[in-house]
Amino acid sequence: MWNKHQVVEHIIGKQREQAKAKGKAFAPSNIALCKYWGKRDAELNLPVTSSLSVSLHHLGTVTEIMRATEKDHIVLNGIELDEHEPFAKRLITFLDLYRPHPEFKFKVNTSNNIPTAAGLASSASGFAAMVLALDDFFAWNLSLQDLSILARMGSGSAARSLMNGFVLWQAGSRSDGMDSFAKSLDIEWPEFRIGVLTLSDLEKSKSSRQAMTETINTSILYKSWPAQVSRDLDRLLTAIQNKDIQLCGETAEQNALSMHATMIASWPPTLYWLAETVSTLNRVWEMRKQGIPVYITMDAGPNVKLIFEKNISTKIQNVFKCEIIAPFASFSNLNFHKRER
Ligand code: 2P0
Repeated sequence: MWNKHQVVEHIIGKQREQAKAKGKAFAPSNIALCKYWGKRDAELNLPVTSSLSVSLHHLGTVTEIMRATEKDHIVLNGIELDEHEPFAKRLITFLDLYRPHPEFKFKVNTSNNIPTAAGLASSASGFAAMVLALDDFFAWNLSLQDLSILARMGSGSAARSLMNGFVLWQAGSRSDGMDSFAKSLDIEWPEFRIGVLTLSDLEKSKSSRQAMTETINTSILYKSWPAQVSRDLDRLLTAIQNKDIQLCGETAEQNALSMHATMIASWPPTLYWLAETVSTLNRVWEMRKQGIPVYITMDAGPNVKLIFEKNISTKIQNVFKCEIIAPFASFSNLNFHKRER
């Protein structure tokens, strides 16, 4: 079993000299259609199962990295954080893996255009942008596979935030995690839409990391989770290949609700839902009864994301106040492109 330092040593070796004055990168947030819920190794964030996501195009994190003197500086959305704040501590511990020597200090300027900690996976885009910015700063020029492995060690879901469109994170089986990384599915579905409803942007009551651990340790329902994922991944791959919104939406919705069922059945129980979450679910189910093909997914928070196709965008906007993301739109205004390495 490797620790994080051994993985970093294996991937970047001795290439730790500062090559540029500044490194900068954008990474998108992602929403899983088949969820990552549970780890087989907490040190390396190795998952119990594979997962499949779609990246949220321009919604995500921009991170700049420079060299600092004396101490690390972490600036989040324009505000310098105290180094003892949990978020700053988490980033500083991650940066420890990459210092050329212990006295080497970083200035990190990171900005999200999504609500932090509201179940919109900002840790995913945060650690992915951090790894991409480090790659730029130190001029490592790593493959997306290696960058995905490094991002995973910051936050599991970050492994999926290095690429656009549909992304599959293979769980892998090795104890060093070198086969646990994400890959683009390379399938375009231009009509595919995600509607992001922000019902609450309050900090969530329990981290997904803690909720996952409690679920694995105490929820008898979790025993059925790997079988659920295996079935759902097969269905989702077929649905995406065939651009079948009904199969895709029904599978993603059942997968998300099953994940929540496992955590509701844990002890202490985790219920991220608010009254607004439940009323949104009811409204979506009512729309489906009227023949409108809209589906939901949810992460570790109270917010709901809608899954549908472009042709019903107006109907969705008439009912919900939501931001509609077109994951396969072009990227003319962003410095983030599908990269071939
Ligand atoms: C996902 N979530 O697949 C699932 C669904 C939340 C619910 O990945 O402990 O912040 O850093 O590996 O990546 C959120 O968990 O957890 C997550 P860590 P992470 O998107």
